[in-house]
Amino acid sequence: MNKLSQITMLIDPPNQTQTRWQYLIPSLSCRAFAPESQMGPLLGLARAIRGPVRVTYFQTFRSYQLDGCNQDVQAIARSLAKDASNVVVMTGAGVSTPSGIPDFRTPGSGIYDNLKQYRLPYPEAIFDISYFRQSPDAFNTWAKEFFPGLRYQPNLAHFFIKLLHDKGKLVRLYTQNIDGLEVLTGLPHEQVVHAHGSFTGASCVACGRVADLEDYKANILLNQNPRCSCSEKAPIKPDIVFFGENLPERFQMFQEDTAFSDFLICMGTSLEVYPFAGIADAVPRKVPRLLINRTLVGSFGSREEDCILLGDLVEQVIQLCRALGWEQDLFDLKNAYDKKNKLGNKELP
Ligand code: CNA
Repeated sequence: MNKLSQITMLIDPPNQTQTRWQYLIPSLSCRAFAPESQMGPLLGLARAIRGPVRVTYFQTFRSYQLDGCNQDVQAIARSLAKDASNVVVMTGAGVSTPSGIPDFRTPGSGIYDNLKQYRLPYPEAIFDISYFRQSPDAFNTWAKEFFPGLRYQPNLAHFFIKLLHDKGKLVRLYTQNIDGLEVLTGLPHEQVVHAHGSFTGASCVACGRVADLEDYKANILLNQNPRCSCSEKAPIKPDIVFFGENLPERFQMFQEDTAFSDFLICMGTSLEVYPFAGIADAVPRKVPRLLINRTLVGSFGSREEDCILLGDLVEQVIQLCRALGWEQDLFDLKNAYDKKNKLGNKELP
């Protein structure tokens, strides 16, 4: 059993004025919230319970204001068109909600609000390695529904990223998503970093033996929990990064990519999972950062050059593309994909 407890800092979404720390102790299926002032004693407690503690994701947070941020889509488009040729994009589950895949935190449809279906002790347990070792059912149920390439199609937000690539502006897409929808748009693999891994392989969580991907997939689709034939009969897990696991080496490219970037776009993420969320803060302060999301997240609003388009992602992307003069290109990309895959065409609104 993994002796390390993992401590993850998350923000309490309803009250972003106060920094609160969430302690995940996966092997005990336990989590605790505490204000910053109580962090020391809680760390001590976690250590006492589980021995050594590894603090994996760690950052202080303040809430920032929209006032003073550039929210003018025309001005944002001008800056993107004129000054940006090395754009770093970072995405989260919100980019795929318009495709029908639930995120964690959207009220009503998010996994947070549907714990009963997955019978989870806490929402992150679905992607938690310790929990998965003991109880793979919840993740496997999710995987059956959302296995890449089966039921769900990329939406206009994904095609916007492909368009940035086609226009020669995209340096790299860093995504937390494991649904593979961004790759279905035709974005070259080298342009994408799947920071939390992907379904391109699978292996045993105990002995590490690589499993046959087709067998793995067939078992998942038949509601069977794939297990290894090793002595532990441990569950087989796809090559996605669970809480408590290291990110792929390619993730480190963000340091160089952000250092030489001249624009950052962050879409559909609550920026609560580290180290991924740190990409937003890694770009130099003079680099404009554009957040397209339903809510204000992370440190957006704290820098002079920050730009914010709040609201529905697809609507905001269409507006931005219209302001850029790219709207027809965006729909052409989507329609060409739909035609190839025999789906209904999308009309310009
Ligand atoms: P999250 O914490 O659920 O945040 C999603 C964010 O997107 C929230 O701020 C929402 O307000 C916003 N959002 C959702 N839908 C829209 C929309 N239509 N328009 C505008 N904003 C919207 O998800 P994160 O990605 O930040 O959390 C990180 C976890 C979730 C990662 O480790 C993922 O692997 C994991 N996850 C991935 C998927 C997927 O691959 N599609 C699905 C569910 C969870």
